[in-house]
Parts: sequence; structure tokens; C-alpha cells
Amino acid sequence: MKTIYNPHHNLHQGREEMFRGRMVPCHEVPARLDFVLAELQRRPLGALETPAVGDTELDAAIARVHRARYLEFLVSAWDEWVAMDPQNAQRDALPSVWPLGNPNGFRTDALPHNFAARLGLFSFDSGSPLTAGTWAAARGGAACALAAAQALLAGQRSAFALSRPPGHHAGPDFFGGYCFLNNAAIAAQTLRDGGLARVAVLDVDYHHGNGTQTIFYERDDVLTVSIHGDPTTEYPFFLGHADERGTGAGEGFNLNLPLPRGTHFATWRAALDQALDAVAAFKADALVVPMGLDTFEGDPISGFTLQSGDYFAMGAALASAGQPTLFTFEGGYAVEAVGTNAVNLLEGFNHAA
Ligand code: SP5
Ligand code: ZN
Repeated sequence: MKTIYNPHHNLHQGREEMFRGRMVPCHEVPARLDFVLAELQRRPLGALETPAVGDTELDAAIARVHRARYLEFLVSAWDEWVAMDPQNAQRDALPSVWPLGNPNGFRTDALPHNFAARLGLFSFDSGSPLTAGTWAAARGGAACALAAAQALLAGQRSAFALSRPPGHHAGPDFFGGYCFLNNAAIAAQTLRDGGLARVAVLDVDYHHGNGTQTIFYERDDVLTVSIHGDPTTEYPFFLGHADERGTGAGEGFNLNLPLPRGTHFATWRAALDQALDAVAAFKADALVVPMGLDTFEGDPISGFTLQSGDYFAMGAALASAGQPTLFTFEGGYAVEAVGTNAVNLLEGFNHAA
């Protein structure tokens, strides 16, 4: 399995996130990716490359998933932030005002000139700092997703897009949950545009993949499945319930499998069988796996109890789908274990594939 990693990932280094009225150190740190890279060097799975994609094709691939007004905002956000106050160069940008949804009356169609208002319009939490290098890092991640999708289209059995910041919480025109560009969605759309009729996304991160669900919610050509902590108690709270099944043409093409906090691997593994049944019934031509390792028992912000050894079995089960498979790197905040757990999963996949 080829790994395409983002050499620009460490340009995104958030300082602090808002938690219960205080600023706490960011969980989503550059060392996460460094641990995965180090483990891949110890236990190679295949070639380790940086993405070789053109600027024009990359911008086109990103624009297939994200709205133009959101991308225009992201491109210039840091410069605008610093232009407001030169001291801002030493601080990350965090939103503090949001329009909520239309039932509440606030408008989201009119684009405010005020920067703080746009920062809120294009986000949903105060835990995802936007920094000097956020755009460059996120764009580098999209390049990994694009290159990995191209590898599958060229006939590879599997590929790993290793990047941060992660992507699965980012929607058509919003960031949040540490995510800015939805790498899994960009990969899935690239596979569709490359001629595959049906693509399945099977999200194994602890948190519901709300961004990916929203992007494909009205479509029947991309099946979205997510196994995650029950949103009645777990982030992102406002999406991820079992009764969300898709809408319009997309009805029946979204499957959520929420599990309670404290869930052990045996129960998680049974949910994975349900997810794999849905992928098989869909007759997918390729599988995209947003790979979060925050289901690990030692994860500091999550509530499942998976052990490092369980990730071998997870990878083997994913291989049983028998599809060309693309992995993206999502959550996983037990930093010293994240490399072991990620490579265990991928090695389990490789041995079974
Ligand atoms: C990609 C991904 O896994 N995003 C997860 C985003 C979760 N953000 C909210 C986490 C709040 C937990 N803060 C706990 C601080 C305790 N010191
Ligand atoms: Zn997560």
C-alpha cells in the first residue's frame, strides 16, 4: 500500500482550543502525523511519497466538494485576520458568533464584510483554530487525497492519504472539529469523476463524520456510513443519529451506527459487520475509509475502549469488502499510540487483502 503524506502538515499548528470556558492546548498536533510516519518507516507498508498533482487539477478537485465563497474565505482568512491588528499574527483566529440555522431567523446567504462574522458563518465550533499555515496545510492534505484517488483509478488495490489537519467534519462551506477541507469527500468525488459509478465511505473515527454526510446527503452515487459515539452525548452532537438516512435521491444512502460511550471492540466489530453489509448491498466500486484512531481506550477526548491489537482485526475486516480502498487520516489524540494503531490497522488490511 502506497502512502502519500502531506509535507506541509506542520504549517498548521493551533495553539489552544476553547473548552468549557477556558483555553486548553490543542489536541490536534503535528506530532500525531510524525508518529505515524515514524511507525511507517519502522514497519513499511509500501512506497512513502509526497503528492505530485498539478495546481489546476487540485483546485478543481477541491471545488467539486467545497463552495466557492468558503474557499475564497479560507484563502485570504489569515491575511485578513492580521490586517485587522498586527498583534493578531501572534494569535490564532477562533470564531465567537454564529448565525445558527434558518429556523432561528438569522441569514446565511448574505456574506458579511466583517471578518469575525465570516469566521462564524463558515464554522461550527470554537475548538478549531485557524492559523497562519492552515490553508497551505489543508490544501496539501487535499493534494494527498487527490493523489491517493488517482492511484486507485490507476489500478492500485489501496492507498493511504496521510495528512493533517483532518477532514471529515468539514462540510461544503464550513470548518470545525479540527477540519477545514474534507479529504475523504474529495477522494470519493475524484473516484466518481474518474469513472467509478458507486463509491462508499465508511467512517471509523470516534466522532460522527458530519461533514461527509452533509456533502453527500442528497446523492445516491456515494453511500456514507459512519460508526461513532452516540451524538446524544458525544461531539458533534447535532448530527449522527440512526434516523438520518439521506434525503431525495439520497434516501437510503446514509447509514449511521451510533454506539454508547464505553463501547468495547466486540460490539464495535458487530457494528462494522452491519456497515460492511450495507457497503456490499450498495455494490460499491471503491471504498473510502476516514480512519480515526480515537476509538482507542487511551484517547484523551473519546469514550470507546479499543486496544492496539484490535486495529489489526479492524483492518482485516475492512479488507473483506474486497474493494479498492483509500484511507484518510482523521482523529486519534493518544499521540504516542497513534502511529502503532494506524499502522496496525493498515497492516491488518494488507495481510488480509
Ligand atoms: C477529527 C476529530 O476527531 N475531531 C474531533 C473534534 C472534537 N472537538 C471537541 C473536543 C472537546 C474535548 N475537549 C476535552 C478537553 C479536556 N482536556
Ligand atoms: Zn474524531
